[in-house]
Amino acid sequence: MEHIAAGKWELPDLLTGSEGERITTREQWQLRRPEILELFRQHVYGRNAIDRPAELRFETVDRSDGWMDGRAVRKQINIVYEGPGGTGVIRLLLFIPADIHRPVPAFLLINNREEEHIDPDRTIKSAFWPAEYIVSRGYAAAAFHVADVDPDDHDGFINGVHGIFDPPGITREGDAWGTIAAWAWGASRVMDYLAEDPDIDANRVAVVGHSRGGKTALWCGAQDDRFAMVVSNNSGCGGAAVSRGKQGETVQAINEKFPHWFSGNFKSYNGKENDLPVDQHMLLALAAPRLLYVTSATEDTWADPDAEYWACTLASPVYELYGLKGLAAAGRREKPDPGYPLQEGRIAYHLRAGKHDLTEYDWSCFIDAADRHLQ
Ligand code: GTR
Repeated sequence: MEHIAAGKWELPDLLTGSEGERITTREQWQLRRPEILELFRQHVYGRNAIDRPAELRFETVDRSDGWMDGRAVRKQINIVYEGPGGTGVIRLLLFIPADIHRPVPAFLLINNREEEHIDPDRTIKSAFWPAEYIVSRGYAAAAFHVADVDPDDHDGFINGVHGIFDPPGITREGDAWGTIAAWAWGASRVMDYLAEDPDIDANRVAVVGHSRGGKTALWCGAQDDRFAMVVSNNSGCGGAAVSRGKQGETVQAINEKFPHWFSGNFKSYNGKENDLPVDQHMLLALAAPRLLYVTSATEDTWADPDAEYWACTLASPVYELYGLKGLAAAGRREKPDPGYPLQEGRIAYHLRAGKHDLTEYDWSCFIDAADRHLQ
């Protein structure tokens, strides 16, 4: 494998193909891209048991006006899926701006925190999902909770979509889908719905996740190019941060604490990041040429802001093959200061002062970038 030296890192070179050939054109990249996607399936997140199920239906539970002082329409949709092991339901919550021309662009949050962060009645308001603010900026605010797809615990892959779609009684392969892949699958089923909702401009939908949800957003965006924008907030290990040379959480630490998140095969890289056939800058590059937004927080050393920033720099050459700017300051060694988001290119990045969290400041930056690039 060809390596590229970047900052303190030695990482697999994105622009060297499987036969050692140089990738210098968009056409060559489009052949290389599915190979990289396949490597992530095989070695990192695992392979989905199913794509869009034949039995998938959308049930409108509620559609009501007058929310947010009359500025929003609320919809609650049950996305119901069936497989050999039973039925599952993703409860989608959607607030759509009432007072502007529709269809509107949308931000879909993969909520990995407490359910209250996405309160349908707006009694509880949260900076983690500031729906009023998102709507005030002219975007629909959509969210679902990960537990509707797969509970976030190591249940032996019995519950959630694994129980519904994995054949019972058969030993799981090393590349079977883990829980992050399951959540990403859920976000794609929400996209199946959004694509049919006439109030939503399906060509301008962003998938957003924080931390484990950010890892999920990246894997979702890599596989599902219907998302025009992919947002990784503080996603760290197994997300936007390169694994080789990473500080804070390592492949071994994450696999030991969260054995259900990744594929079985990923465990064989515990303490052996250098043996991985991919690294996470290659995952970021799978978003190209779409808009990608990566964030770090100054105190989030567990995620490693440097490893997240460098991954953006290293993914940028793929955007350049499309004639687009990737990270605006690609090549600059130092991260931008907090409060100075880099948003000129199709890879946007900011460092926020503070802890591991998703805040209204982060949302305001995502929306600024969407205003700039998705119109
Ligand atoms: C941590 C985990 C991180 C991150 C975080 C979160 O415990 O080590 O990888 O996913 O949880 O999701 O908030």
